[in-house]
Amino acid sequence: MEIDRRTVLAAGAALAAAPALATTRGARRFPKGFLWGAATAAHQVEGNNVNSDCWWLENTRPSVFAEPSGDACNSFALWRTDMDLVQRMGLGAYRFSLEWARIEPEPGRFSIAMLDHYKGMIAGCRARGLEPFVTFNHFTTPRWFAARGGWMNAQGPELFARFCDRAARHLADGIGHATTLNEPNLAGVLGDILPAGLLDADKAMAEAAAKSLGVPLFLAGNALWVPDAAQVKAHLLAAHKAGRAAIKAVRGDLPVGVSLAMLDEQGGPDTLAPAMREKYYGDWLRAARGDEFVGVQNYERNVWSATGKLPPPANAVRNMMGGEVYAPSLAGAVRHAWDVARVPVYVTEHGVSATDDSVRARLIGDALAELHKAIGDGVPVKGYLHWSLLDNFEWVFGYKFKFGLHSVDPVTFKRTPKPSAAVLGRIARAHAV
Ligand code: IFM
Repeated sequence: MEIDRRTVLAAGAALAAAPALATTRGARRFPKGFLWGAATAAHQVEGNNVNSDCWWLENTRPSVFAEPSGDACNSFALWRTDMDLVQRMGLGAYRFSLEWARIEPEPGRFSIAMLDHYKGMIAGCRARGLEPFVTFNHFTTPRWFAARGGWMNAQGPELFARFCDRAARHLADGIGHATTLNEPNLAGVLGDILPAGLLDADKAMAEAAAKSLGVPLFLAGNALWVPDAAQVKAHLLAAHKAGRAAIKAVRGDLPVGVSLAMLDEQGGPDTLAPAMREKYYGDWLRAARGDEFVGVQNYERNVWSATGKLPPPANAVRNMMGGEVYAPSLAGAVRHAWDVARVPVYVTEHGVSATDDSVRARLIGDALAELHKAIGDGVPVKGYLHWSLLDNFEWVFGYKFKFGLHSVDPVTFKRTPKPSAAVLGRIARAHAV
């Protein structure tokens, strides 16, 4: 067949109009440099975090914790094994957190040994070709910080900045990306999503802890109940700003952001969706405008009518917590983050609590296909870090909910890959979905 000039020109025009990321074979390739990773957080995997607020509450009576964290996944000792798993999957990044309660177990007393521990982890990432994506604070604070009122304390931001400064001076050199706080936008709004009664029980636990320590208020970093939501939010916003400034003062070229819990709030202008977006994310996404990136952490969607939240469709696949598994929610949340913050986005968490791993395996591919479309539409998404590398301690719910790409034996701590780990690994290696 003869190909004339017009045909060649028409083919060229069609190619130019095609989504920038498509390839001739139809594979949806991700942009060059897109980062693939898996995530954990110190308290949820390390074990024996005895100086933390959470440890105290887990062992207080009454306690809302289904069980204490105990040894967790013993990752404080087994972090090399964890990083080997990430490397073996073919990923390029590991997100983990520094444990403030270990580094500053008493106010103003910093442990060089503990700072060295995290320095070893950062070097361990680098040695395996993994980018260390480091969260400076993933919910838990030192017990002494909570006993001073936690994020209700007006000095909280300054105390956090002091910790960030000290940690950054020891560690910033090797870090790839840093986030200050994890999901601070949840503080004070958890009553909207958690089972009724849990907040009251959380308050009773906080009161018991305050009594046992002889202080007026014991407020943990991930408290469900807070005495004054507006005050806690103001202090957390200030803590992000001050923590970021402290880190940047040490290493100006280090990209620093904040990770936000974001549901895909669906509904038109006549529904409650716009108001809910503003309530849950507005101030935080605007705060992120001054950052190098924003971290989006998505697990579900909310569908709003003019009067309230609609129930999931009858045939919806459910996660272990009863919520709907809905793959496009990740891209929806990411698009909203970009619309408001206008800074590059990293998915710093995404996943599902499921004992049936095929749910996770399917979700990963389906959600990434939608994320790829968002990138094609011009949303600058720079990476995807799955929550979680391991089945781990899911806060007040204990070890029941399984988010891991690997299961962990509670006695031997042996990690076993699930099929979903291979699914994510295949996508990461192909750099395409
Ligand atoms: O386990 C948590 C994590 O600590 C913060 N983001 C949500 C995860 C799953 O609930």
